Amino acid sequence: MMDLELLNDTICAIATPVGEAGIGLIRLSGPEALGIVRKIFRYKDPELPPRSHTLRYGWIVDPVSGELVDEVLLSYMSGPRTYTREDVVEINCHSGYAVLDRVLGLVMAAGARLAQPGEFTRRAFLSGRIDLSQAEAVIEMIRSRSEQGLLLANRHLRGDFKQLVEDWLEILAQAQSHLEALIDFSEDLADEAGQEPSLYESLLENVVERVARPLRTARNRFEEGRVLRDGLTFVLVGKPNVGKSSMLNGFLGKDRAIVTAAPGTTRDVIEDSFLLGGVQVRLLDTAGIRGEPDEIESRGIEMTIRSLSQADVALWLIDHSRPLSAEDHRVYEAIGDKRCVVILNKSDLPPAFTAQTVQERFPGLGPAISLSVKNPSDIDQLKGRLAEAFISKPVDNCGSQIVPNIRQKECLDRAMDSLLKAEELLRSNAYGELISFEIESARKQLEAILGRSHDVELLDRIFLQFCVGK
Ligand SMILES: Nc1nc2c(ncn2[C@@H]2O[C@H](COP(=O)(O)OP(=O)(O)OP(=O)(O)O)[C@@H](O)[C@H]2O)c(=O)[nH]1
Ligand SMILES: [Mg+2]
Repeated sequence: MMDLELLNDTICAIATPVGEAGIGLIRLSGPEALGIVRKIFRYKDPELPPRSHTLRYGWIVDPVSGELVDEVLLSYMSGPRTYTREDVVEINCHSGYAVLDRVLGLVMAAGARLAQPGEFTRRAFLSGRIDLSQAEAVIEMIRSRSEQGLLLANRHLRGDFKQLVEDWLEILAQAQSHLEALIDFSEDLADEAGQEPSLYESLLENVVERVARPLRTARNRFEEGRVLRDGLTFVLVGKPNVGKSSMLNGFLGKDRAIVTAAPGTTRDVIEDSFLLGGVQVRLLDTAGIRGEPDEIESRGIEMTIRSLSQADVALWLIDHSRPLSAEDHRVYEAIGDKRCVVILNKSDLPPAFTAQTVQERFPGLGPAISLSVKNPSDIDQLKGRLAEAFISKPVDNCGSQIVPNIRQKECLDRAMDSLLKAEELLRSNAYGELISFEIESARKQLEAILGRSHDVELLDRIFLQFCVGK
């Protein structure tokens, strides 16, 4: 791959999804952005000079044939008050594959290079307008599939994470400079380390209370963030005919799966999704697990087992109106130690056993919920309980919570390791050099979150997740 770090040529891309839509946007960034566009743009009022941060009306013209290609609005923004800090020009064309392709072709013929995925955002990062955690927030924002995920991404984009990490870095830098001073001083006196109990105490306070502790809190939000960002997967399991497909339909509020009175109706895995507490939930309906299935069914059961392994939570349905059987035990075994909610369905019919029996036969599971999936208000109640149990801490609008992504979490883990070592050393009055070394490694990890000591490979990995044009 080219070394994008060193390039300051002018790049271009189609910035909107290609297809039939109201408008399509072609974006250019770089020193020649305006110069290039002027070769193919005819202003309606040519006597007016181009002014930064304004829109102008005109036509894209093929400079070779003189043909009018599209009627457009042109926005010109001179750097550094732009997305990339370079000069940026955006051409608002009529959308449609042919038009956008044609205009992009003209822009390239006039001297712009087609951008790599994420290259606009990469330039924003390289020019220092945003740090790496903010660049990652742009991807998060684009990919966000739920309101909660969007809220998180917004917070990171605003720079909350950056601020937090910078605060920690500042405290650690101070701690380190105190230690360095002590090291110089004790060399003079040919002294042992740890002669400054009060200094070590205040270092402990700063390093542990003001950095290590909040750092751990942030790190532990990773799992929660994964749910908010990527959503959750629920799988409906149970023996045949217990009402799994009816429950899928109930959750979705539409007849998605076939429901019949005959056992063995569902044979494939049926998948759909709905929103729960602002989070996207993928719901899988599966073939019922039974003792002696025919061939098609046993394939379905294999798929059920596979779906179970993919899911975050199993919703286990038991028919409350029929006695428990060996098939229910097979389901229990298949669930294993997967997180599970037990649901006793068909509560409108007389029960064939007590909830107590379920607890005794199937130990290790939480209390069973009794309901009828045919009753919409039961479904609503169940949704509420699931949201409470699995999406317990919705991100609030005003808090300054941040939730790391996996890369950031790994940096936090490594910083945490070093800080724990530093803490131990401080408590055992070790040499200042040793402590300083650990603090230094923690700082390196925190700097990596912001992308201060970035390597090109890491940047490639991050920015190639973007679409072209962002
Ligand atoms: N009375 C009553 N019948 C229900 C209830 N829920 C489901 N049923 C009925 O039970 C039968 C089976 O329902 P399904 O939703 O197809 O069950 P399933 O678990 O998907 O069955 P398979 O796909 O065969 O494994 C149908 O006749 C439903 O109408 C309920 O709460 N009360
Ligand atoms: Mg079914």
